Amino acid sequence: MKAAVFYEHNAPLSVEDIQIDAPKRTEVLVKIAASGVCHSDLSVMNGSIPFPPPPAVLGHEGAGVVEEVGADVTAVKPGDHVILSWRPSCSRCGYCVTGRPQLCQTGNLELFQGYLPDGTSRLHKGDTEIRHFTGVSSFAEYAVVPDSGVVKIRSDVPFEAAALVGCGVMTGVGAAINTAKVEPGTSVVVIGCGGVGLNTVQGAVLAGAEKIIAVDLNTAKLELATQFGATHRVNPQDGDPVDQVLSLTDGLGADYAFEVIGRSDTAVQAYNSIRPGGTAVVVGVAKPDDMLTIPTVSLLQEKTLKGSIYGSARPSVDMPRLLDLYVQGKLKLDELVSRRIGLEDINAAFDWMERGEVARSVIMY
Ligand code: PAD
Ligand code: ZN
Repeated sequence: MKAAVFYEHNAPLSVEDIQIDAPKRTEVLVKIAASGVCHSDLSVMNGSIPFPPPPAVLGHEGAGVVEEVGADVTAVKPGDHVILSWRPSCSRCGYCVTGRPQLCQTGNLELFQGYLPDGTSRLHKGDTEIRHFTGVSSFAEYAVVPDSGVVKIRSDVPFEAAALVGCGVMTGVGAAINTAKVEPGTSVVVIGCGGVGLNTVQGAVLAGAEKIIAVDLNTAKLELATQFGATHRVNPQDGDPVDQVLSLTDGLGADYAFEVIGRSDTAVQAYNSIRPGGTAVVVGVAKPDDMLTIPTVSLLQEKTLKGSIYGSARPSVDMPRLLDLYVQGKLKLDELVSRRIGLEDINAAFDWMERGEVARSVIMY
């Protein structure tokens, strides 16, 4: 099959033929139909997100059709349309049974090592083993994934829309609705309005926020954020972004702020943008050595600073719901797709992302 292989940091991916093995008993072979290109893929390529030595096939925002299932798989069958989840979970541990599968630790070590939960890979080129990424690896025509990493979906939605739900939409909308539980009539700040942040904006709209302040250095992204429901725009190039937010929120700050870039300075901006009793949520993935500093005493204002992984997703519940909202016209997915490309154009997609030209590029297989 064709795949875009990550061989070296800070170098283009190589589109070439590799081999994929059959699924084991609890695994599923999926024919990928669409894959979004997320900033987290770029962060692995440039070393900002640590990953074991390549080669590996990246891509974690995919959707497709089940081709083959292992002997013990009951959740899906060949022909089912699925979204791939990059947080497979065990459904038995304390986190899973209390509704927080995004924190399930089962198979985590293996996934971080670039393997499937059983600690092995199904990808290789001749004798050379190739690592998986988050148990998804959607920058390839096919993927073998754990059965807890597929979510069966309705078959009447376009694959590119479904693929985006697999990371950016779930992460962004979920941060607002699941993690922060934004309440109707409140004020929300979203710092960073790219493929994920735009979804936090529309998550805040769905939750009924009254004031949604979009913060981005890129005026085109601020324009998009307005289309997604932001009521105010702040460009840090026009002055200190926190001062601008405070002047839009009675001098006190917003009820909620989201950092959706992956930097400590903007995470501190998010924290400083909330009012006493407010909640700041870090969604962006910062480098491991990027530390943030806040005045300890400010926490006595009952401010909350927390993180959000995968929008605190319960994939099998939340992803079909998001697609239902899309079909009802309440969730914008088509508008997120800036460019549809072939796998061979994948390196251009990272250039466009770095230049801020796209919300999302989507590879169509
Ligand atoms: P993106 O590149 O599409 O968007 C980033 C946006 O931030 C762009 O619009 C930039 O213009 C803007 N920006 C950059 N620097 C600044 C700044 N200093 N001030 C204001 N705006 C700025 O990325 P994305 O939306 O695909 O991903 C965003 C982050 O979310 C990234 O760190 C990614 O790794 C992370 C992520 N987290 C999870 C999770 O589970 N927490 C999941 C998926 C992605
Ligand atoms: Zn992602």
